[in-house]
Amino acid sequence: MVERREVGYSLESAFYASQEVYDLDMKAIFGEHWLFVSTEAEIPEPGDYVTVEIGTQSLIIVRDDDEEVRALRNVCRHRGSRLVEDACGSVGNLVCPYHQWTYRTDGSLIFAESQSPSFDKNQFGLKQVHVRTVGGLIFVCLADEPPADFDEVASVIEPYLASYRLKEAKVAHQTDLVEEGNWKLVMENNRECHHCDASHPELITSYFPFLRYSEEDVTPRMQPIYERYLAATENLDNVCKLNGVPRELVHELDTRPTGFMIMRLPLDGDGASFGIDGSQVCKKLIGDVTTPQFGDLSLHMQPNSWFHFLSDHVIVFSVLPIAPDKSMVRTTWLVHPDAVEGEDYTIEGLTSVWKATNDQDRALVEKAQRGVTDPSYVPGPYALVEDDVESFINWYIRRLHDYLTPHHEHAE
Ligand code: 3BY
Ligand code: FES
Ligand code: FE
Repeated sequence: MVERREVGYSLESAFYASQEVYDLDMKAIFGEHWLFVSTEAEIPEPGDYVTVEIGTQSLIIVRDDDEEVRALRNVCRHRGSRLVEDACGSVGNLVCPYHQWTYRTDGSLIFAESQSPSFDKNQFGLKQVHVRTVGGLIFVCLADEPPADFDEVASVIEPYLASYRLKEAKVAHQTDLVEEGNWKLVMENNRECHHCDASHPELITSYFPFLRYSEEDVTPRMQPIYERYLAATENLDNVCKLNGVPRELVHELDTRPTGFMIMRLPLDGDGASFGIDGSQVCKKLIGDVTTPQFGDLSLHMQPNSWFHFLSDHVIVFSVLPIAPDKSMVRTTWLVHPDAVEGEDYTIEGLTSVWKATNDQDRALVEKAQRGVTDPSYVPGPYALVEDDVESFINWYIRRLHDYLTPHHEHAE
């Protein structure tokens, strides 16, 4: 299936439905690559943690007593019990509920009752996985040897993210949306705006639906919107120059193991944020941002995330597979640490457009899942404006190809 995949066409059905491909995805993609899982703002204090489920693997992302972010396996080293069940919380130490083995937040074992005198606690710390933070975003990699290009990617992205000071931000809201669709359909849907005009009435009052469009792709109906887009682009150029922030598009979605794209987009209407007609949704601007008209810094990362950085808030999205036909989209809204709910923002005002957008996307993904599992489905051709979908699939197919080639050594 990997070898016969036709460039420019959607994948054949089994990629979206079979347990075998899902299991392979969990190994070759989710087991090998850097995954976006959380933000530093979710665990501001020592002992704060969130749990993340990646297929059957559970991690505790915790800030240890030295304020370092750790990613610990949520598996007791005594007889394997899950340590922590809650989605988030705060602990002094991690105490196993089964026989009370006790670990520090750095994973080291400090208490185990009734072991033989020769028992060496140092040999039984919690297993750790690779973890990296970039501008307040937390990434983990389950592989023994993570892709080596992450540092390079981080150094490109970091200057774009600096203004937002996400590390100090406040989490205003988070939603977990379960979608009845394969994780790749969720990602494919995110990688194009071909569906935006017809499906996202609230979003397109601020978001120009021209992702990967060139002039020829603009329909007569969209011409006036395109004119506004061109004017807004020029304004944003000036704002970026004045504020000395990076403006260039970096498009490396399928040219490296840690594929990504970062770009700054102008917004329609007021040009400030994702409120209706581009209006601000939080009175207090985030980080060091000096003007509401700061555009939308948009970051797409393979395999499982996308991000929008606005002048007044940041929204981050991570996709975690649950089953071949089921995925979770976790969305987190962040604001300035001093922004006060009820005064500077309301949850409804901050989140309503993207809650609607996520739900519209969920419905599209679920329709696609039902269609691609119909026996009559055959792969169809991507539109020109869907070339980031092609990039995602191209990246995915190459990863599977590399993983499956005989000389590739990997742990079972
Ligand atoms: O969130 C995004 O970045 C994608 C891209 C365009 C449509 N969708 C909203
Ligand atoms: Fe954790 Fe026994 S399984 S203490
Ligand atoms: Fe969408």
